[in-house]
Amino acid sequence: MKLFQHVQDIGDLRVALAEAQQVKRDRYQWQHLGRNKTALLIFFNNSLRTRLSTQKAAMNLGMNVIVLDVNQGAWKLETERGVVMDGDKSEHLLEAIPVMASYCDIIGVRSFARFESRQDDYEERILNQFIRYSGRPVFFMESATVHPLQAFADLITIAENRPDRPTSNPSREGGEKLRAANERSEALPLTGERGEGHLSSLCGKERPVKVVLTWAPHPKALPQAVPNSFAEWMNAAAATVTPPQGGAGGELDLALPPIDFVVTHPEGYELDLQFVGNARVEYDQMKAFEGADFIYAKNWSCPGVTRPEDYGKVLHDYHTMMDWCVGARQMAVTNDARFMHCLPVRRNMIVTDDVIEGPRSLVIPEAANREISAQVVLKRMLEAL
Ligand code: SN0
Repeated sequence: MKLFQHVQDIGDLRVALAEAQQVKRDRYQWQHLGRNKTALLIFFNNSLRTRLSTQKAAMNLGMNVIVLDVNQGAWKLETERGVVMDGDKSEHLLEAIPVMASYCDIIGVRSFARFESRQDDYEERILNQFIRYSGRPVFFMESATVHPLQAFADLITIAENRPDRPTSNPSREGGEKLRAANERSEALPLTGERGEGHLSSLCGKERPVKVVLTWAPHPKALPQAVPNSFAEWMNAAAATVTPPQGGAGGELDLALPPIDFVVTHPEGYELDLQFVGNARVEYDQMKAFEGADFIYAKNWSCPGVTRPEDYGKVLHDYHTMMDWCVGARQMAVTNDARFMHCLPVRRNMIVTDDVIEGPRSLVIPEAANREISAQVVLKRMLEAL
């Protein structure tokens, strides 16, 4: 793998999930791959999970890791050509990229949407310069429009916690163990005493798992990267045919469930068509939540689809939108749904204390799976060096 940006870059999702399962089984078995190889992680924006989980994944693979916070100690970088550099920016990205690339084998970049121009953001002006001028494999650690490491971790989390997997349902046998694992802030192992044995018998079950992506209020203008990638990955998962019962073999124990994907948000927050595709869009949040198995909450600012001039704006005073904050009222109409959010989350804006702390919340195992998604991606890149 030379590039990790879109869901297509990971190939068959069933194979990717099987690889995630292998990583979880023994994450230190590929240390030879990363020996004397260096990952450079470049952050133009803040990060907690991405920074730590990606470093951990690289270390699991035996790699050396260099982390650069561009805004803390590096020269301020100019990103546009043709600018007379008489301001506060001392170095140009076009020199900085090949220099940084000379010290590493694989590059990860975080660079959020700037909201100055929809075109610049959606053309991925910054990340594309890294792809073009570094000569190294590049993976996106949240760019202007996508956050694929998060979406891959989300898919793993959904596959692990699908409602027809007995160990994932607290009301059935084994559920107490899962509940305890969540409370101990652990991810559910994909194999081993809590998982193995139940899985292959479930491959043939066809009840679609209803996954709902819901907009929620926020005081600031946030990027669309997380909902864009989540929608892209859910659409791809929904389009993937699950292997028939017994046909998957041991490697594909972590089966991809059939997925019914619904997006709900107030009018004006329509996601870009390249990501939302043919997903069902429902403007009535309560209606969208009916019978849901997974609720995935996230705020995003206006994607500028229906009104380009509103790109990057918060369309309404958040005080008037608080009924979109996910709480007991909405969760009550779901199919005892699991709650997901990529974090960081602002409590009692996006989700109430009770829901995020409740037994159906998956936010901690979801974050733990970031190490797994990053390791699959880095492993694929090391194998292709
Ligand atoms: C980022 C976003 O894309 O929404 C990163 C999420 C992984 N989130 C924020 O910037 C939150 C900032 C805040 O003040 O709540």
